[in-house]
Amino acid sequence: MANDAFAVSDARPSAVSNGALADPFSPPADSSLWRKNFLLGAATASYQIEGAVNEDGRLPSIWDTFSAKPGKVLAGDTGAVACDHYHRWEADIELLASLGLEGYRLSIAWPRVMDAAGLPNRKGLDFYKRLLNRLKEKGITTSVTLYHWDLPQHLEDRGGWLNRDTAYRFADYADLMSRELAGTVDAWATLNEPWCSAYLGYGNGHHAPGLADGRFATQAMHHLLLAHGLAIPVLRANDPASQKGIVANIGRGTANSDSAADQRAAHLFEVQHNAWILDPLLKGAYPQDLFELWPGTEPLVLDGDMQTISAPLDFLGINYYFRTNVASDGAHGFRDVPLEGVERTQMGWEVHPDGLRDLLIGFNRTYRNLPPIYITENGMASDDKVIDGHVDDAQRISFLKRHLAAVDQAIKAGVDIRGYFLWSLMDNFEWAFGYERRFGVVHVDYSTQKRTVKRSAELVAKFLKERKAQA
Ligand code: IFM
Repeated sequence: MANDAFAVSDARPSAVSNGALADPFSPPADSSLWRKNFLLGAATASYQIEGAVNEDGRLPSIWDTFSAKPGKVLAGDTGAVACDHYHRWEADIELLASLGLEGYRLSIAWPRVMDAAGLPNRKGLDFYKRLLNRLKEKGITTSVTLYHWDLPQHLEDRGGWLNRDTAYRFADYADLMSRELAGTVDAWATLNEPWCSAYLGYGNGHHAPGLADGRFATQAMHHLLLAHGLAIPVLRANDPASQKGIVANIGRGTANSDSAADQRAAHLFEVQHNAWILDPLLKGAYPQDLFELWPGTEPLVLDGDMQTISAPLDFLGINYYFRTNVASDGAHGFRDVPLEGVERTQMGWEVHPDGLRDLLIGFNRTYRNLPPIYITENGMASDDKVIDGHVDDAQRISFLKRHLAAVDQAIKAGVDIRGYFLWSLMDNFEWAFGYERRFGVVHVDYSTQKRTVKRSAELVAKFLKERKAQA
């Protein structure tokens, strides 16, 4: 399974460009982003910010286990402390509100709220109740993801996402959370980025639980999507007023040449990155091309599963970061061909806003039932430093401006996009890359836990203030 962008290496990306100048951030006057009902917020995820992994009855997750294994995470980092958000949540919400951000996308740590017998852990639940109530008091729209990769380890010990039963345990968890938190959540997302959970977690082993087998990836994906499909009616029954959806990370694949083989390679790249998830959700079937790319990996699907998976959604969350240039691998697949001389981020990912626009417009053509879209993550990592109390993250400012312009172009081309969440509110534990890669619009000094608002966040706040002041 070839997809190199997530391979962990100590080597710094060779073509990082910080040459982009600090443009003023606010969009042009004709941009749809000036519409007051276009939600602008920021996102985080439980394991990446909370820390407190052994507190108040939280159980171990697969990321505690994985990050403790030597060589799995850069510099041996773990989420044990992270941004210490579990203790600093009040100040973090104050910060979010002070920036004028209108929405906050967070995730719940499953191992914090349920014990191994499926019974509620009151202390963990109370944390999220306090957090969500405070957000509501501040008038902030709340978007809650149930699963952002921190599977309880006791479920992994019974096969994790390879075990069909995990999908039913997820529905129980969704039931508990939506009964407990109904009324404080504006939008529920079942899963964050099932592609990463299945492909990186079970297909190539770059993420927890670290298994590497193509058949595992497709079976894990099927159970993840089944979990999503089982949870949707539960969420609808318990919390009818909220929106229900799922979040997918999408990837743009472009062909290295005009040759038919390279064009096919680019098509297959997008099949495994996008159609693998979106086709079952929106068409009720897996794309057959997927099994030409990965022969012999068809998952076990039981009667009725595809109907469960393709239940109607209120929204689709889209996470977008970069494009991948590919060529034919000479057989039935593709290989990455990194382009020279292009702008890249600290991750080595190419900055390519047109990819977001083109994918959104393409999905709108392909899926007649495409639900309203929220861009639930977009942003970039840079090696930000605090100098004299300030962080001048010029490349991020330019990155965000260009991606928001791409969103505006997609809206003008007819795609129903309702909002955009910055990834991320603050620097945090970037999975296999640990704390080195900084995605936040707020800088975190991990030795003191001091937060410093970066220039990008100041400019977003300025735009939001201007927009609010408009008649
Ligand atoms: O940090 C991650 C996030 O958890 C999921 N989407 C991509 C981000 C950047 O890699």
